[in-house]
Amino acid sequence: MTANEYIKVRFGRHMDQCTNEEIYIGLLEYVKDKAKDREIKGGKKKLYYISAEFLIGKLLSNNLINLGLYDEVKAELEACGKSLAEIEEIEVEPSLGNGGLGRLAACFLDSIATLGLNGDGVGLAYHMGLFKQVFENNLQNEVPNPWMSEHSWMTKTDKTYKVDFGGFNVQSRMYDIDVTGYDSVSTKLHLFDVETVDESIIKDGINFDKGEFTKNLTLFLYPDDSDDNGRLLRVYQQYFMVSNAAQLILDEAVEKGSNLYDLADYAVIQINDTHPSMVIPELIRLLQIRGLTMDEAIDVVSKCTAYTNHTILAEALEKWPIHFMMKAVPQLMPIIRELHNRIAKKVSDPDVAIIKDDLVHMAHMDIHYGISINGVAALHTEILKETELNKFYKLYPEKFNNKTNGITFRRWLLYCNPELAKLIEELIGPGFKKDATELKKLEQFMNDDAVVQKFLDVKNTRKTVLKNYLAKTQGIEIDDNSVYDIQIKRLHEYKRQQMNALYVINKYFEIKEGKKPARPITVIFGAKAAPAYVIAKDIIHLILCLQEIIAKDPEVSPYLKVVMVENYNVTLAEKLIPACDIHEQISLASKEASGTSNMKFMLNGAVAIGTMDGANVEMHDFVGDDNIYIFGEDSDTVIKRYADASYVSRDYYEKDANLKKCVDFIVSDKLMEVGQKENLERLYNELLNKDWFMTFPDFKDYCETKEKAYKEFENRTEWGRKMIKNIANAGFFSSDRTIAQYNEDIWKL
Ligand code: F58
Repeated sequence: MTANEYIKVRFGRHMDQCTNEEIYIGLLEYVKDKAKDREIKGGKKKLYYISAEFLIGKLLSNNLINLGLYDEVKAELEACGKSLAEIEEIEVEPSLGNGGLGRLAACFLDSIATLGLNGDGVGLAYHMGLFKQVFENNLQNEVPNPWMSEHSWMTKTDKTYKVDFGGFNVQSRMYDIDVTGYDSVSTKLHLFDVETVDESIIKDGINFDKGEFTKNLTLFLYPDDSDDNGRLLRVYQQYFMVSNAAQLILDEAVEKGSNLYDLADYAVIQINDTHPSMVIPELIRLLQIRGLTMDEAIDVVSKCTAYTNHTILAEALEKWPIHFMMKAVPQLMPIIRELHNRIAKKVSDPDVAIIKDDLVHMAHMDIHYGISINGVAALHTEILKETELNKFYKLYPEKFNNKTNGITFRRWLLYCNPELAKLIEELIGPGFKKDATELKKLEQFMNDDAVVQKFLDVKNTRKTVLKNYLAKTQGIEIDDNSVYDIQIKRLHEYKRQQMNALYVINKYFEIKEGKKPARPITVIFGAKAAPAYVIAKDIIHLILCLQEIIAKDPEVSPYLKVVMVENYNVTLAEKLIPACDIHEQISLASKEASGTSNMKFMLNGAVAIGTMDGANVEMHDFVGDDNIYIFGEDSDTVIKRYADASYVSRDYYEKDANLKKCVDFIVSDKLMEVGQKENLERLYNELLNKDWFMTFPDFKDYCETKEKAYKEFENRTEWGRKMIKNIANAGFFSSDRTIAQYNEDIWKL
């Protein structure tokens, strides 16, 4: 049955007689039906990818592509005067993640299904995704971001579980989202919810009563954790997630014939960061209830879980106070103490203890009682082994392994950049869609100027698409003849958006002094700051103030434009990435575990300016010095500098007159005209007296390297070659490769 026929049966009318809403609902149900037909049939061992975040983005087009229906449906729509793009606008993006970690989980699900692996995702059905960002008076405001509706990708199942908390219990319900593999099977994303959640307790932006757990349990993705009640709610959420997961895992194993002693033959659990770590003691607890002794249960569970680390930032390695655990999940504490005691008997070093200073160290539990621990890029894994987790590495060298991140090429090339996908297919055939390493064949065209011109043409097309999209959706005008220089990621000091902002100030002064760039520059930012992260919000304020004063300055605005897009999300990323010329990957070396936007940009023919950090290092290995702009201090230097506490930002400020001038501008009268004194002064003082992520030592090199990139951009043909080199070498960064490695080394499905 075609989509048109389906819609006719559903609404009793031909597509061209239906409203866009009806067509959307019809297509959604059509896709769900088709996905069901391809459900994977069993397999003994199953992967459970447990994650607090799945940043799946809109699903309609993605599913149509994966089901092989995209062209057909697009044509059917066009035949009755509709476009898929307008139908897609009706879909609300489910923003069930903060950033890279959540988006990675979504890419992984796509690859698991595409490779036909028996694996499901397990997470929470947050009623509100990550807050919607609204700018007012050059400041970020947060408002609720609901996404659930009557017609949704989630299907209500009849699976319910009882989850006990200290003093009360709740009944959960499982909802399923189909995960369609590309030309392959469908698997599931299971999201758990409780029926007692009450959206009416949201007051004034994204505030709500954090104490009413039955009403707020799945209300928000990561509620503000700046106060104790917020942090406690996170413990409740995490336990709710893993208790459901554990019950599901045991049920499914038993259904397939497990006697529970052999659970590891039926289930392997990937713990995505430490948020799902309580699955270990919860499984042990449930196995005891089902008749195993503590010894036996620990032994069984120790063969089932693997942990992925996504950061070396200490604040993200979760440690929960014992009194929180006693309040929320008292039934787990005796088990956690037992797990702790067993390790303490063998290893006396308190640095590897599970309980220390009345805190439960979640990552420590994962490492002692799991089969694998992996970092997400080669450099990151080395840093974990050599420094952050060195003591664990010495205990269990065989458990440590690297799995460099990847992205799904279905969403991040075939869907978001059909013009580029078409050109690639004309040149090397369709094989790259299933085997991304085939992109390497593009290198043979690097010296063919006519082909190079085609890549430049596609880029120009996409730049115009972005220009029109921003005009329509955000009321922002940009010049598609300018160079698009883009930094999109969570707002965090270690990612150093503030350094990019200082560069903008530097350029502003240069233009004022008569040094005009060869071509206008458009610097685009997209980022949300965690609601309680004060300095991150100050950095957004600075960028928005710069946007305003530059736009209002007739001397500068013809040559420089700053754009901070509002409410950066997956949908916007899909428009920004294909259009980008230069992408910013400028984290302080050693701090970005991997990065994944770097891979998406590379695949879409943008050239990076970046530090030797995360996966940039591997990208550099692939493309060589001439096709990526590397600058700044390396991770060894940075790590040493932290170790000897020798960094004094003010010294750099005093010695470098240009840097001083740019930093001082933050608190100049000019900025105060449009900005808030309190925010700008706080940021200025932070940089001058702390600059914890060391922007000042890298600033000069950063400015010089950007000048070099802009200059080389003017040699269009040479630039086109760089683009091709990047695309041709992006194959390694397919999440199909990453998932194949997880399966081969860890899951063994
Ligand atoms: C990111 N982590 C890493 N965390 O920063 C990035 O380098 C890596 O590429 C990516 O994971 C995938 O491995 C990340 O996104 C979060 O969003 C945290 C979630 C919990 C609250 C604090 C942020």
